[in-house]
Amino acid sequence: MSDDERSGKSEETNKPDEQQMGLTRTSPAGILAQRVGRRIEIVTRLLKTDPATHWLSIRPVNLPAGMSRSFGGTGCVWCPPGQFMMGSPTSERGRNADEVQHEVVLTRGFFLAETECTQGQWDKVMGGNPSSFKGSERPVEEVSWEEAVKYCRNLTAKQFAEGILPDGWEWRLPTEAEWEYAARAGTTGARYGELDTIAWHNGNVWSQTHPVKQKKANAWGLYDMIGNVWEWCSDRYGEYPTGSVTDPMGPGSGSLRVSRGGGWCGVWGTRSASRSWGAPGGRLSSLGFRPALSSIR
Ligand SMILES: [Ca+2]
Repeated sequence: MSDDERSGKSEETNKPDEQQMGLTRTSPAGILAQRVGRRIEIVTRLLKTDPATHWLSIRPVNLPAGMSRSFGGTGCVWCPPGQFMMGSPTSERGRNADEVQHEVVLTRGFFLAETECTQGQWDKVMGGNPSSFKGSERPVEEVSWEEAVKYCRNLTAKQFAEGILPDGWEWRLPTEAEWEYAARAGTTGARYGELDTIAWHNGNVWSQTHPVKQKKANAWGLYDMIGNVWEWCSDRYGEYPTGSVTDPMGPGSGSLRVSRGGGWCGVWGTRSASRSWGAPGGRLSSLGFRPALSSIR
């Protein structure tokens, strides 16, 4: 008889390690070990995937303004639900008649890209580069409203397939009200800062676009909302309402689409309230866009 046989250990040496340690599947210690192992497995899986995806799945409704997140290389800031005065007071210098002030209530928060869509971002989703002024960090321009909408749809499909976006979230153009609400970031003046410190316009740039994120951001961390390129919004162009409105999406009919913020080609549009418009198939070297990300309405 061997020493092991004499000591009664021969059967124990053939059992799995956890049984040797007294951790049978039904023992309290064994159950605890399984639970701990399961939690380690879950945490490991979460750490291997994009945390922004899991964060989106909790539906962020009460987050602070300006909280930043990146989704597949598109940096964004959170714009929470809120209320603001859209349009400009009659005393604002350079004001146009279509900027009638009215209260807007936005009941749903959304992410807005911190920069205009760059040529590099466009190329990864659409392939190619239609811009007049080349540079991967410059805003894409010479894109129509229709092409900007297609970019948003393609980006949604791409990031959903990659597991970056959960079901129920989509990239889209911001509404005109969302754009102005985000541009103001709580400010009520003509601009969210001194013009030359926040914007590329024809007084400080030689007839061309400039790489994004070079000028000072607004209070929520959004760059070049004013200046560089005008930005397509989802709305049709039309007269504003005169009373308070909730979650406005623009007129239900009309052939022109809105763009906002002014660009390198002029100073006149470089205000938070200024509006421009164009045919949805039109393209300009001073016109681009920035996408918004939200849960599907
Ligand atoms: Ca801009």
